[in-house]
Amino acid sequence: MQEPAIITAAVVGAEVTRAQNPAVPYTPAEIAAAAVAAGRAGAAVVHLHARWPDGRPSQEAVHFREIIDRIRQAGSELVVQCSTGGAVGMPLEERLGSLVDGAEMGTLNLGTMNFGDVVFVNTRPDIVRVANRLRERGLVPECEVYDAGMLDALRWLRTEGHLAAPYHVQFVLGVPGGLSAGERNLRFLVEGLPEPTHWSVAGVGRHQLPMAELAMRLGGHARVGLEDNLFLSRGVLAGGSDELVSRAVEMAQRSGREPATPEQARALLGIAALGSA
Ligand code: KMH
Ligand code: ZN
Repeated sequence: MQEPAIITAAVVGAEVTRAQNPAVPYTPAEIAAAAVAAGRAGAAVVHLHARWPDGRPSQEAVHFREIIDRIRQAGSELVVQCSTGGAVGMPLEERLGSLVDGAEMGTLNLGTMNFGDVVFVNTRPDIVRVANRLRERGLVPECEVYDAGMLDALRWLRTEGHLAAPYHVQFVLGVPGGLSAGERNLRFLVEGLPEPTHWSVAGVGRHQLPMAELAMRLGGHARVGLEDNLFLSRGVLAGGSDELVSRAVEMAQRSGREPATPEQARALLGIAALGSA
C-alpha cells in the first residue's frame, strides 16, 4: 500500500493578480472559499497568503485570522500553513505577522535569491529568526527550497540545532532565479536530502502539473494552485485552485495513490490532531 499523497493548495500567493486570472481571490472570504473548495477537491493542506481588498499582499494578522476562522466555520479540516515569505521587499517582522493562532505550519525560506527581476532576501540570521519563531509557536516548518545550495542551509540549520524533525520540504522549482523544473533536478534534490523526510514539489507555471505527476510517481507530494500557476492547460485559465487540485488527485490515483485526508497529512507531517492542542 503506497503512502497517501499530500496535495497542498497554494490558492492566492503574493504576486498573481486578477488582471492575469479573474479567479485569484483577494478578500479573506474569497481566500477562505478558495481554500475550502480546494479541500473538497482533495487538498489536505492549504498554503496561505493574504491580500488587502485591492489585491496588494498583506501579512496582517487580522487577515490571516479571518481566513482561518472562515475555513473552520465552513467545516473544513484542511491543515493550515501560513506563509512567512510574504512578498518580495517586505521586512521580516512584517512577514511574521501571518503566524496567528490556528496556524499549524509556517514556511521557512532557506536562502536569498533572484526572484524574477527582484531579490527575495532571506539572510542566515533571518532564517534562524523564522525557525525560532516557528518553534516558539509550536508550528511545523515547511522548508522552501528553490535551489540546490538551500539543502546545505537545511543541513546547517539541523547541525546548529535551529531545526529539528518534524519538518516538511517543498521544492519550489522554476522560479526565474532558482533551479529549473525537471526530472533530473528533482531526483538530484531528493537524493540530497540530509535525512529521510517527506518532500513535495511545486512547479512554477507550465511545470506545475508535470512536476506534480512526477512527484506522485517518485513517492513525494505535490503543491498546486494559482499562486504558482494560472492555467489548467495551454491557453486555458484555471477557474480556481480547486480545478488544479482535481488534476493532481487524478495524477495521484493514476500512480496508485490516494489523496491524503487532512487527518492523514497531520499524522504524516507530525502535526497534532485538530482540536487536540
Ligand atoms: N512570495 C514569494 C516571494 C512563502 O510563501 O513562504 C515567497 C513565497 C514563499 O511565496
Ligand atoms: Zn507562498
